[in-house]
Amino acid sequence: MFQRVSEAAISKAIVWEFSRWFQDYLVSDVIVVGGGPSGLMAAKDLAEAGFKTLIVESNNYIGGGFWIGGYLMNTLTFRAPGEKILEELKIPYKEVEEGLFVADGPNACAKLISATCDAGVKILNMTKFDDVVYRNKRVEGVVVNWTPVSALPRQITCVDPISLEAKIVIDATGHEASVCKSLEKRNILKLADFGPMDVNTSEDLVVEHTGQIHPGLIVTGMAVSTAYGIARMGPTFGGMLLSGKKAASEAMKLITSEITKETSRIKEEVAL
Ligand code: 48F
Repeated sequence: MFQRVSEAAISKAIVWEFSRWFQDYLVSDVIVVGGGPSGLMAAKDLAEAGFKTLIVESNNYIGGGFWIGGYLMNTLTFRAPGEKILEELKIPYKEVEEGLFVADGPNACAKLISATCDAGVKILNMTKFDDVVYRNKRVEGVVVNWTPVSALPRQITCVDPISLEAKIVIDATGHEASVCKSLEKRNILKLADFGPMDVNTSEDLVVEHTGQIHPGLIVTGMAVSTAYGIARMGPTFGGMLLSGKKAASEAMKLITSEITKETSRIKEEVAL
């Protein structure tokens, strides 16, 4: 029934294709650290706009907290205007009271992942962010290693990480805010910590504060609440999707303004 191929041909196909695209993405326009709802949304919008975008995700599975609502129940909630993004992603939803919507976690998460991949985002799963590449007082990339390396005792895993470069890095690591914390431990950034639950203030503030927190670094999703001391919001996800969208548009503005500056610099040089 199936085409006959050798075992070695299968191994060669994996090594060939992975090395081909991985080499291409050693330098990207944007690296998104964390493949939860905010990171996926940001990456999808960036790739759709033509930006070369890579997601680095420490788990084998992508989606972060978007598979499950609260208390291991896989119904997600969204407050208006979050349902507009559900429509954009073709995720079915129901209104349970005015402005409060529910959707099925596995369906919503699978559709967001699928839209992200279709947009052209590349994903490095089982890859853990370890540190930033920091030059000229700005974040210019990430240092990563295979997730299993950090899970094993140090004496049997003395494996150096590798670096990936990008014009912009987005911290979408959720409450961990891992990328921001790598700057905090060098006293480059001062973070707050997220506050107790209050959905009505938290969701708006997370979107409001989404943006560049340090040159080259944008923060999105629940990492924003850790960075700025905003209340936690629990299992409601419209803010995550809107924050991801804002992170993408901020990254586009920053990259475009750098290109404009560089073009005028070259024009001035040529004119001299
Ligand atoms: O936690 P997560 O879903 O973050 P988010 O996009 O959304 C938060 C909501 O799920 C929910 C909430 C509000 O509705 O309270 O919690 O802000 O996804 C974060 C992703 O980052 C990955 C982690 O495995 C998850 O998939 N991650 C965390 N640390 C690292 C990482 C790291 N050091 N390297 C790579 N990935």
